[in-house]
Formats: sequence, C-alpha cells, structure tokens
Amino acid sequence: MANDASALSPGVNSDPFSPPADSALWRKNFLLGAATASYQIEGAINEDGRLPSIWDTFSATPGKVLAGDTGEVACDHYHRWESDFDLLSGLNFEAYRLSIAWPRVMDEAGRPNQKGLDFYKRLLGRLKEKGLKTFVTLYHWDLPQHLEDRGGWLNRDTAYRFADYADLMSRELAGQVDAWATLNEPWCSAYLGYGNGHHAPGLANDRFATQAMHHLLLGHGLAVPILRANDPASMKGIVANIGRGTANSESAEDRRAAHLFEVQHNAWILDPLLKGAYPEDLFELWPGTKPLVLEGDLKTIAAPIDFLGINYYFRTNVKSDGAHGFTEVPLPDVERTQMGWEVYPDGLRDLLIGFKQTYANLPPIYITENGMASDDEVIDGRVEDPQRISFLKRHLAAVDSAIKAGVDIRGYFVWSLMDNFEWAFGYERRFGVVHVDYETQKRTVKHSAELIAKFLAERKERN
Ligand code: IFM
Repeated sequence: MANDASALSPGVNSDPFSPPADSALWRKNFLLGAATASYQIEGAINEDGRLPSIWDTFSATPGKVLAGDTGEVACDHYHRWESDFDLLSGLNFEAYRLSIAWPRVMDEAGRPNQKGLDFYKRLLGRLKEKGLKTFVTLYHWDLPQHLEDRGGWLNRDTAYRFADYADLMSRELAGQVDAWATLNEPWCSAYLGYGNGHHAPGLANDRFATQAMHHLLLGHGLAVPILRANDPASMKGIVANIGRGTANSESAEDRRAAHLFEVQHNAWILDPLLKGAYPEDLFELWPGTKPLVLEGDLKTIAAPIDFLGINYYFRTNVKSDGAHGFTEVPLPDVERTQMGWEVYPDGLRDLLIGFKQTYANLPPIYITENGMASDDEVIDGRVEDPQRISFLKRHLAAVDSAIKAGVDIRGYFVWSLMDNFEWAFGYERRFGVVHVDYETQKRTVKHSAELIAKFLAERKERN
C-alpha cells in the first residue's frame, strides 16, 4: 500500500512520537526495547560448525519462499553485530530481544559447539557493557534439521532434546540473561509449520498441528525448572502471538465463530500454560484432533512462569462457515500494512484486558513484538515511514490504556530493530525501524527510529 499514513491519520506527519504526559510509558521501570531473531538476521549458515535448520531446508525448496529468498546471508549480523549494537544503543533502546540458533550451539549428539556458544557470549557481554537488558528466546523456529529428520515436533523426544538444549544454554549463559523465553509463538511453529504448511517444515494436517503444539509446550514446561535451577536470578517465560477475532454480524453463529477464532489463536496456547488444560472448543473446531497427552504432561506445561511475552499484529473479522468453524471476511476500507494486515490497536487493548479477566494467575506481561511492514525506500539518504510512526504511537497508546485498566505490563519491544528475512515473504516485507539494503548491507535509520530515540532520550532525562 502507499506509504502515506497522513491520509489515514490526519496530522501524523507533523506529530512527534511522544506519549501524553500521563502515559505509563514515561515510567522509568517500563522497559522499551527492540527485537530480532537468529534466522532472520544472522546469515552465516555454514560457519563455525552451525548445522542446517529446517528453515535452510524449507527456503531452499522451490516455491516455499517469495522470490526464492533464504537466510543464507540475511542481514549478515553474524559478522556485523558490533556495529548493529552500536546502532541499537545509539537509538537509546534499553533492552534487546534476540534468539539463539539451536543448530549453532549443539551438535547432533547434543554436545556443545564452543564457537557457537562463544558468539552468543560475546553478544550478551557487549549488550551488558552497554547497559541493555537482555531478553533471550531459545526457540524462534530454527529447529536443527537432524531433529526434523526424526519427526521434529511430532516426535515427543524433541521436547526432551529441547530441555537438554535449555540446560546447556542456561548453564553457559547464566548471569548474562535478564529474561529467558523458551519458545517464540508456538502457534506459528505448530499451525503454520505442521497444520497448513506455510512455514517450515511444511506439513499440512490439523492433527499434526495439535500434536506438535503439545510437544512444543511440553518442551517449554520441561525447560522452565531447568532454567530456574541454572540461572535463578533471571525471569523465565514464553512468548505467544495473539489474534483478535471479531464477528462479522451480531448473529449467534458469527459471534461463536469469532470466539472459536480466538480459541484457536489464543486459548489453544494460553489455557494449557495458565489453566493446565486444552480448551474443549478447539476440538469442536477440529474434531478428531486431540493430541496424545501422557499423564503429568499438563502439570509440566503449567509450570509457573515469571512473565508472558505477547506479540500482537492485527485483527481478523470472521463469520461462521456454516459448519463448526469460522471463515475470514476481510473488511473493506480499513487501514492495512504491507502484509495486508489490518491496523487495529484496540484489539491489543481488548485482548490484554480480556486475559486479565480470564486467567486469575496471569503473570506480568511484556509486549515482546509489535510493529508493521511497509515498502520503505531510502530517498536522499532518508527513510520516511509515517505509517509506522502512527502505528507504533497508536499501539503504545493501547498498551497504556490496558495498563490503566489494571493489566500488569512491564515493557514493549518493537518488531523489529532492522528489516530482515520475513519467513515465507523473504526480504520483500520490511518490518525494521532501521532499513537494510541487502545488496550493500548498509543500514539507514528510519524516521520512526529517530523519533523513538528522541522519546527515549527525553524519558531518560526526566527519570
Ligand atoms: O517476523 C515475525 C517474527 O519472526 C515472529 N512474529 C511475527 C513477525 C512478523 O511476521
């Protein structure tokens, strides 16, 4: 879409990126950071003993990723991390969320790969020197291919291999990490990876999706006490992407469809984590897909966590499909991003407030991802991204209103620090607040990042 938010939100271009004076975002203890993920930025897929991951295999398969793009070079962050971190701290961010590439740090027999470990130690060491809080995700989708060859997340054993990996990393990196997240967006790993095949490993079966989800969550539950034992001072949690579903009409059928949409996107993950049970409605939506759950699994999965990471992007308007499911009805005339996703900040506020009502034991929340893609270009050395400025302002305001409504939200990470490999969409979709020229690897700070940096500097001054 045209990169012109002024038409959509009058005054956006002239508006500084600055929350109102009474906003919780001015509070010193509200953390503001930027996020990335290993496969999306690192490149160097064959260096220093890194093994192949499912995304190397998937992206090398013709037709799976737009324009045949792969993560082979990505943002070359493996070699450019020092200057990338100078950029990060130059923008005044207070925290950085990164993920570790499992295939970089462990060999097929589960032995540590020292060169891979050293890479992350250097990264975390530098972030600490710069005074940034470190949020580390163990699994942001780059499963070692050798594990997929044995069934991947359909194989219960992968959950135990994940626990071994969490053990290694938390022994090696203890003291360098402020917050550990076990998994990023298990919905995407399970549903896009095994349910509809849009992501690696590219399998498509609803029954596979529910079983893969169960093993992912089991891996999370097994890892939490290990992380606690090895690195007691850090926070432990998990990151879930959440989706707002709204009904296309007031009919009972459409309202039920919207409910089922949210069961499939949110309760499927949050109920087992926070209530120790899968939502029964899920199996109304997908009859005959109950996963094999062994005694004690749900108790393991519901291990207490210190924080819940929430990733939010858009809402989906749905109607009943006439059977036991929902079907999307795209709304006309709404603002959309380069992804085609509707910009709907109220969805974030409403979901957060709803979770507080639904889950008595809802842990403190960090918004671990929020942001948007636009077809940004460098013109005369500058990148103007007015739609992103407006998007971020409105979503931060939604976070502020959820805080005012009593939800315990402790921080917000913009997705993403820089443009990167957007999975099945390759390099076409640009989510960064820093522009990356993939030919030259030149980074250009976008206008949104300049305004964030200005706000963060002002905030520092005031606090
Ligand atoms: O780029 C992804 C990220 O890896 C996970 N959350 C959603 C982002 C945008 O699609």
